[in-house]
Amino acid sequence: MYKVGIIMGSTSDWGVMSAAAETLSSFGIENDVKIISAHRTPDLAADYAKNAKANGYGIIIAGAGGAAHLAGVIAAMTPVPVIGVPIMSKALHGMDSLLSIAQMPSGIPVATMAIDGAKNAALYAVAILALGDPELAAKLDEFRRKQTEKVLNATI
Ligand code: RP5
Repeated sequence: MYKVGIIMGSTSDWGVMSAAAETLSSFGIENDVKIISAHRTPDLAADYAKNAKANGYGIIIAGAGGAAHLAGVIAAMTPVPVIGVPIMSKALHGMDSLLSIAQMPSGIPVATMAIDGAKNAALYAVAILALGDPELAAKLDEFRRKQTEKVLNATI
């Protein structure tokens, strides 16, 4: 099975992005985490993206906040699908992050999640990988079934 790469612009993003790692691990999907910034470590970003396919990544989840160019820059340099997670920012409450990630030019797509949507990024990655993996597909079905059951049984 492909592994999933989780990258983020700063250690300060980990509080949000850890949910992606936890969720992927709960489905038994190999993942690793790296701090890579499009602005502060541009050479590292290019190196990571250009070698992503050869290094066995099937999907990359990229979280960044503010002028959040990480997901787009990575997507520009690899054919591996990129899922972007806009991180809540202080000044503009994540709207800057969201728009920076979502408004990609035609030709280089990034699948953009909700602000702080790291768990959904992982679930989206699971859904993609499950297309070619019946065992993983069964796990995702079971996750959804339990989630529905929890809502139906909720009391207030
Ligand atoms: C972005 O700037 C990071 O992804 C982070 O969300 C934001 C703030 O980074 P720090 O100043 O906390 O390192 O590049």
